[in-house]
Amino acid sequence: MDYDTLRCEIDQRILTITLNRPDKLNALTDTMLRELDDAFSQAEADDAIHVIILTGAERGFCPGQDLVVALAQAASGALRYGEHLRALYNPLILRMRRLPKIIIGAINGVAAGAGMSLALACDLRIAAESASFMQAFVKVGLAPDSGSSWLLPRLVGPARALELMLSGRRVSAQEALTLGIVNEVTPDSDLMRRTMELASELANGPTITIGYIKSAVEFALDHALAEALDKEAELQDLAGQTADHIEGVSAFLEKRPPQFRGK
Ligand code: LHQ
Repeated sequence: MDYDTLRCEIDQRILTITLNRPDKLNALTDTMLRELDDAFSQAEADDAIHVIILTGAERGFCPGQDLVVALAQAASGALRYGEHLRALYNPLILRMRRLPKIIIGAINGVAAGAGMSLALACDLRIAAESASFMQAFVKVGLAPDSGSSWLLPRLVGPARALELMLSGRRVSAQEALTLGIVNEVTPDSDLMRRTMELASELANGPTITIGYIKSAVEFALDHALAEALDKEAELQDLAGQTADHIEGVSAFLEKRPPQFRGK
């Protein structure tokens, strides 16, 4: 995985993708969006990758679409925002939500606009103490896009989501924890150690079933109880046929820690 705007490293079945345009706080360009989609697609296909971490280089996580590039493209008539979203952002967000592996956002700095959407599209978020979140769209006269209008209300409820979207104000990591936007907050210097620790626990878990857990929650969020019960039965059928299920039960009966293999 060799990219212009991303750094990718694989260590012990964990892929770390680092958004890498630090001079612009890692603002999103067409190239970066295509490369991100490609990196997630390769991670999905590669059985040796169990967990993915998404983070930003240096002091920013991601401040959203590169506004300089977008304005120049729009002024020259080369860019209609709707087309741009449909072509590049929407497939990426759907890929992240459908990917049967856990994506942990290691939020190292400011996540604004579509950069906040990217953070919200991760399954779990650990934020550094100095990180922050902004629904910045309104500040530049735009409405939330790239999944924010769907993802944020589900995390914080519609009234709080609207308040954040209407004000565009900057939310600290501590407030994000209280609101339920992030799972935990760490000292800045401990962010990657703690994220790797969590990723490692997940990478050594029953990873096929972990994919089913992700998809069960995703499914339940926009289906009725009867349909969610049916989905649970379908997924449990599949989980029940994994070698990791047999190993988990054997380990329990033999009073030893399980050795899951992701099979
Ligand atoms: C940036 C950006 C940026 C370019 C910082 N672009 N350079 C829209 C259109 C089309 C379709 C798709 O979807 C979207 C949705 C969007 O994502 S719209 C973008 C929404 N985001 C924003 O409006 C955030 C704009 N950025 C900011 O408000 C600030 O930069 C924040 C609050 C994020 C950080 O502030 P500071 O820590 O004070 O850093 P800074 O402003 O000094 O930024 C550092 C550099 O990064 C600076 O460049 P320079 O060359 O002057 O050093 C900024 O211009 C650049 N930068 N965000 N989105």
